[in-house]
Amino acid sequence: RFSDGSGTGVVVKTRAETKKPSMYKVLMLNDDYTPMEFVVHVLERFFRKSREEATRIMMHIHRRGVGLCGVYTYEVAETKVTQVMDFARQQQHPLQCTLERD
Ligand code: NFA
Repeated sequence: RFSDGSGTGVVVKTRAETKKPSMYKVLMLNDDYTPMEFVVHVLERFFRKSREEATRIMMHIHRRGVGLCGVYTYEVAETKVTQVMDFARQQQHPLQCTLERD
């Protein structure tokens, strides 16, 4: 629109048209076989958690059955789920990770 007041017909945007992306939770599920140390390693490596935070999250999952690893845009969340599932399968652990709309 002609919002610069010049009358020259120069089109000036008065605000950026932005939309916040939907966010997705990456959840990890407990199982009876995956070693605790492996879960801590996964949380450090793929979710950039400190050893202390990774241990807290792992123990939460162990006791409660499911826990939050992080909240990301869809593409990042989906990539993390795939990376974790591939890594766990390579090591022959049944660890499961899922994505849920926040
Ligand atoms: N429950 C697993 C065990 O006792 C540990 C675990 C924690 C697995 C969190 C998966 C997720 N070895």
